[in-house]
Amino acid sequence: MTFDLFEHLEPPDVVREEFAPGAVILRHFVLPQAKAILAEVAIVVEYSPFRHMTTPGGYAMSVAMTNCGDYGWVTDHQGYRYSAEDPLTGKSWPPIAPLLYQLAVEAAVQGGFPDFQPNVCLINRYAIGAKMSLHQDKDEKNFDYPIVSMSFGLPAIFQFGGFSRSDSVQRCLLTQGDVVVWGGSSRLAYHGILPVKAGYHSDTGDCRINLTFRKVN
Ligand code: MD3
Ligand code: FE
Repeated sequence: MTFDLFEHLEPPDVVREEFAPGAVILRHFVLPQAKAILAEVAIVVEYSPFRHMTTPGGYAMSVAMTNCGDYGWVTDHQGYRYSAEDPLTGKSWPPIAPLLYQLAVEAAVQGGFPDFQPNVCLINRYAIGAKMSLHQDKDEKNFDYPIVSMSFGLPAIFQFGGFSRSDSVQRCLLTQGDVVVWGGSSRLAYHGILPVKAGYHSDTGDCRINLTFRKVN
């Protein structure tokens, strides 16, 4: 399968913003494919349902999660890690669909990372009021690889800080079809999502969906 088979946007329909050193926002990059991507998410969720995982400290996360790929990000009382087995089903995670993989790779190329071959896609579902507190993504082996994120459904305010939690943050709104490539010195920056505001989106209903593509080992 080649990317040419897909409808895709080019400038000026894709708006490229250098958000921070190493962080490139590609606004609307996957807008034409949004419904098809959400249909792939629905297939993953039939096999490995969304679930609210427990932090090592014993709190249920407000964000519901699942994964596809060779591994999945999980948390429980034992800690955060990538696991080849879905603890809910006892089976492997479903594969990353070719459409998702191809678009993540293409975004990484656009962001300056031609050698990104993700093996995990973490899928986050935010109901109204769900949030993700400031954190760093440090469970992957090699931080030279970027993380590619894709947002769908309800908009959310993303917070992006520095290398310590108390550093000041900048905020930006992520909406349906926005892709961000987080590489270089942005890779280990603190980031989070403010509580999602009430609303309705025709493709997702009352939630926000975020996909993050990662190379974890
Ligand atoms: C900046 N997800 O899953 S995506 C996460 O919208 C996560 O669900 C948020 O943070 C969400 O870990 C934010 C944007 C994002 C993802 C990974 C990053 C920004 C990042 C890693 C490093 C720096
Ligand atoms: Fe994160």
